[in-house]
Amino acid sequence: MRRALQLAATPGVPHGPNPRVGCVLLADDGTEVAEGFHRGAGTPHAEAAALAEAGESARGTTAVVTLEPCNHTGRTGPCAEALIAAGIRRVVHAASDQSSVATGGADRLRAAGIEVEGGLMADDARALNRAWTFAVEHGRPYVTWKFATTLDGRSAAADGTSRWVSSRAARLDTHRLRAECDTMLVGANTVVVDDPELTVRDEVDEPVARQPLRAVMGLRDLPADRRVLNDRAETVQLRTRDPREALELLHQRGRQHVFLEGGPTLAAAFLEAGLVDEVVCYVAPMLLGAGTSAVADLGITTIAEALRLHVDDVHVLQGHDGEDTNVRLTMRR
Ligand code: AOF
Ligand code: ZN
Repeated sequence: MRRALQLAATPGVPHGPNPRVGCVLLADDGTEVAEGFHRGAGTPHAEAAALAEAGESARGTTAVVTLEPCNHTGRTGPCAEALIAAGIRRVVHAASDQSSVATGGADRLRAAGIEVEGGLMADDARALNRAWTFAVEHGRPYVTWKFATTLDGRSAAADGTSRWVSSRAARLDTHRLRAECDTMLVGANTVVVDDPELTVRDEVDEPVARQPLRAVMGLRDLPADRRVLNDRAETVQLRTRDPREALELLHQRGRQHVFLEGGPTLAAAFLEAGLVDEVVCYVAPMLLGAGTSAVADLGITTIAEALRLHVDDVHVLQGHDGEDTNVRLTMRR
């Protein structure tokens, strides 16, 4: 399963709309007969890739898969059927597939007399496809709120200037994270005032396979000269100020991972609605003492009501050539 997870996480495999999946076929003595992984929507599933590599030698083997084999004919045929037809003896999978289209693979396999065992290293498999799993289970996209702040929690100085709080290394790192999401979300005010482009740019070493959708929420009309309206990526306007409604509209478009980069007001609205699942914060070694708070009033007046997060990761972005060193904190609810 460790090998199958490694295969699933092969660099270059796109994040979404499909989960990343790996598969290894094992002979009775534990030796590997074949392996495969899913390379993104429209390509063969991991099991199909492994079966193709194995050919006739698939018969009697154990299939180790990071996700419960699917039971549907989508862009490709059902993996459960393919495993049965290939004469697989036993299937061991990690996470189960709760998606309405594909679910039921384990039952289908058992009905055909194949021994099925699920749950092995399931936490790792779920973490690998965190946004996909979340979207399937909660019926809305996973939301990562990203912001940059000074040491005293300011995102802009008193006169409104905010360039450059975070270092070049931190900005580059942000582009890498943007590339892992399928949707960038900001408020219409941010578009009017800051005019961001909201694309993944050249700072990222590898060519960008697919630009995230740019979503702008709010009732305000956007001036035609704004950068989000250029043709470097697709843009949609969500005519609502309600975070829940905005996520519902994005869910209807099959979006699974929203990267929230709006200002303090939009961040507060999502936090108050309980709709921030992950927080990525870049801290710069800088003090302002006054200015815009990174997040607007949450209506909290006493410490017992503080919105508490768990720190998942701390990463130091070392400064070079006179640039600041920044710290990236990744936190979850
Ligand atoms: C598997 N093995 O390698 C993957 C699975 O319509 P499709 O072909 O794009 O199928 C997408 C769905 O199939 C996806 O939402 C998920 O439920 C499942 N993905 N299943 O058995 C795989 N990638
Ligand atoms: Zn499949």
